[in-house]
Amino acid sequence: MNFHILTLFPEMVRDGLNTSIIGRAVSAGLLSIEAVNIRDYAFNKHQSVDDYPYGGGAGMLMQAEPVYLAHQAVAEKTGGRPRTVYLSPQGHVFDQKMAEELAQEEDLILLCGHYEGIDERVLEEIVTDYVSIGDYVLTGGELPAMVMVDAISRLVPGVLHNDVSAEFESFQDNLLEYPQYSRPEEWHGKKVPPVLLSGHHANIEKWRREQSIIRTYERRPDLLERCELTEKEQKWLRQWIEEHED
Ligand code: 9WO
Repeated sequence: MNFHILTLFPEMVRDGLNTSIIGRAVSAGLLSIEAVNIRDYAFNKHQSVDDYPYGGGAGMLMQAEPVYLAHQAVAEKTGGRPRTVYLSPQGHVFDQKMAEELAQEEDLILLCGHYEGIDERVLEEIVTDYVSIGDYVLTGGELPAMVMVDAISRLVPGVLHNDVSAEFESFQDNLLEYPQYSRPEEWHGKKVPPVLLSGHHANIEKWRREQSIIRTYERRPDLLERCELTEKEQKWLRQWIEEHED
């Protein structure tokens, strides 16, 4: 999968994504991450990319033409009309389902705004998806773009090549992950739950599933409404709640 990030701060994006698992996947040829400097497409005397907003108001806007030319340069290389995401608080909120859908694309263009935003006219021409990573305002779209690249990349086959494949993790089933423990068996007087030391795999699986359900009920009840518990599990949870309510 090929990510193309249009930004005024290409170094920020490159530096943030060349580490650890993502960096290794790029070296292995499973991913490519290209940071395109929008300023390279500012063909005016001072290579400026921003100007005052018509109608007045605070700050500066990114002008349409450099953004358009940077996008065209990428689209010419990829062919077709690649999905183009504008990172904005006005977008649909990014979640695991959206990550899975976008991971199916061969090319993905991520447009990062800065200052007070981008001239609306170029957004109308090139943007296919408006995406927010959450309800807060930042200084630019770069960090949200990096969040998306990370979440999508780990769903590309081969990127996580350990035995824990992405599909078995949290948010599958809309359940949170169960608690995990490593050595030592006792730490600060706290023991590892005995079932995990029993070697009884069926019991361990059952305990983990129950822990996931309890956690989701306690910490993210909003997710519980969207997850598919079996009749037996629903009954078990109702029982557990009854036994644990104060
Ligand atoms: C600032 C501003 C000031 C006066 C009038 C209107 C204004 N709009 C903005 C604004 O939205 N600035 C954005 C800053 C422009 C695009 C990049 N910026 C951004 C992206 N902030 N937060 C995000 C973002 C993206 C995705 N998910 C969460 C936050």
